[in-house]
Amino acid sequence: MQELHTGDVFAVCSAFALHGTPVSAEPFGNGHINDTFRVRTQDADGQATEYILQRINTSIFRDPLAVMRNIRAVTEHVAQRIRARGGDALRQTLTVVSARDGAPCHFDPDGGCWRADLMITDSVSHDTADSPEMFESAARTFGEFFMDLDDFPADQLAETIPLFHNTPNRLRQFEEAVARDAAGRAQGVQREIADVRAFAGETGYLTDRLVDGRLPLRVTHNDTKLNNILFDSRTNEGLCVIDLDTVMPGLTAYDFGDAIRVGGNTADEGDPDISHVSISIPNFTAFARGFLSAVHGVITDEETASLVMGAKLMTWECASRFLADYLNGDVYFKIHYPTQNLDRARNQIALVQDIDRHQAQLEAIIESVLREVRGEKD
Ligand code: ADP
Ligand code: GN1
Ligand code: MG
Repeated sequence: MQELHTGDVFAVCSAFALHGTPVSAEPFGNGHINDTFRVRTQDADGQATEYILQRINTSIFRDPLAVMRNIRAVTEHVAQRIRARGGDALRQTLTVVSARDGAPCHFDPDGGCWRADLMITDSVSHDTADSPEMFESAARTFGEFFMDLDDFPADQLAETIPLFHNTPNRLRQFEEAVARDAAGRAQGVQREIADVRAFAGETGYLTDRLVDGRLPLRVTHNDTKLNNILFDSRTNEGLCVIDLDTVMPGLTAYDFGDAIRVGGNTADEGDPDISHVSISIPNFTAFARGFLSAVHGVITDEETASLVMGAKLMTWECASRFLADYLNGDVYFKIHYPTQNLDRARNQIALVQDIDRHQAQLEAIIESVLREVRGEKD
């Protein structure tokens, strides 16, 4: 993908029904996938409006129109639910701004696919959880989003990335990357390869239970890392779930697990010093409390029992994906320095190992929090 300049972004803006004329455009946020810009416009009266413009990564999302159809359907559904409980749908969910021709996205002359959303102002995203209270608030927001989609017809959603959280398939892709060794890096990371392989025997835990019907397929977000939620900068409470590219049928354990993978880590996912990495018991407990208080009325006992394995497998999955991408020559995740994917993989390996060490304790916490949110606590 070619590098983008302000002028290119301004040119793209003209394809959308924005209010006013663009006056500034700057790269925004810390996403690993899309190219994100904050655009400010001004109308004839000098009134400013802010938008988020994103070039969708079409080498990852092969069918961007299907992604946008999913997002439109999901945001309209969630907005209805928010309005029904008296909330502010313009702040609590994304609002897609159509292209002038009415399409949900715009193709530039180079084939790039762009979308525009209203910028949710007075909000902030965080890469790490500063406190258990903040992470509990994030959990309630993710839990509410999950509940808002509880009655969404899953068969209306396209699978935007096939087999996204299928961990046996992730293991196969990892082994292919090792065997191909496209960037000639495998020799230098034998230790990490062995660390990823150490969990191979557990990768079927969730998919086996999905196949035999013990775990139900639901509509899930599938990318619940902390910076995919906006917090209200005035109240510091969780406000809006964003980055809806991967909303599709999935398992509750994926959303719980991926959130723990990030906000339950005592280090930033990108921290190269793995001595900082461990599972934070206070953050894990806080997330469990916030999430289960929102969803305990609908999820089954088998789902509750799968949450810790979700945290373990989502962390393992990212370890395998980061290491595979390093072996493939950094073709998937955005990097800012040459060994960044290796550092990310080492970080996630350290975390999955620590989750593994604490598995029984984490499972006991889930049991205890469940009793608490059901009002059964002594
Ligand atoms: P990626 O798929 O690359 O992670 P995201 O959709 O998560 O892209 O956007 C990247 C970042 O941009 C987010 O983490 C958030 O900080 C910011 N962001 C995205 N959409 C909005 C929005 N509508 N309002 C405010 N900030 C946003
Ligand atoms: C990507 O898009 P972003 O940065 O929120 C990735 C997730 C990974 C995550 C790791 C579509 O999330 O699956 O868990 O990076 N998104 C996609 O940080 O692959
Ligand atoms: Mg994101």
